[in-house]
Amino acid sequence: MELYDLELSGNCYKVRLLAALAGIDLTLKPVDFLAGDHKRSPVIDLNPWGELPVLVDGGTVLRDSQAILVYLASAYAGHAWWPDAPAAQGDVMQWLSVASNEIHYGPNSARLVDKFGYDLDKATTLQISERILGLIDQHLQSNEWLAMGRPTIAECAVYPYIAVAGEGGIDLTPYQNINQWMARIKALPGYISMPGVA
Ligand SMILES: N[C@@H](CCC(=O)N[C@@H](CS)C(=O)NCC(=O)O)C(=O)O
Repeated sequence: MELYDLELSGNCYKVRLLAALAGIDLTLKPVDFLAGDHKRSPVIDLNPWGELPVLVDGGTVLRDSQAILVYLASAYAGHAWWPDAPAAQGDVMQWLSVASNEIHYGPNSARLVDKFGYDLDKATTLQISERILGLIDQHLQSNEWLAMGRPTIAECAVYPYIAVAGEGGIDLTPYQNINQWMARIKALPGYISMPGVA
């Protein structure tokens, strides 16, 4: 199974993190992003969006980090990381949506501006970040984990761009519960980091 990968991408890190935590074997295929290889064959043939990550597992080809997390956890990790009960799936899914919405437009986009020079409205990214970090911190005040009372793919989806938020000029010091949650994630067996994680 191959992951078309970029080391500095939080979206790719979500997949690498689940694979490491759940003991799933992945062959990384590093893509030269600066050279634009994600817009050329073979990546563009696998994902017309021209985005990473892309997972290839035999005949299964998937784009989008959240979708890949669901697939990998379902196919290779039993129900530990992606539960099978409908209400539990809904619980986890709420957080996958947060990852592709508020976290994407907040901390991820703030980092795109500061680290990669993207032309986005930095003030808006910070406003979105403040709101979502506040909500997550509040949730974690009475919950050790985002969903199900245990680590799930919700952690793999939401943690990466919070962990590198400092690269977008976001100070996580005020978010005590988030800091404790990040420490719990770092202590999980098999945990791996990525460049920029505080
Ligand atoms: N929704 C996608 C977003 C993927 C994405 O935006 N990937 C970035 C790297 S982190 C990318 O490849 N961007 C290429 C581009 O925007 O041209 C996911 O969650 O995987």
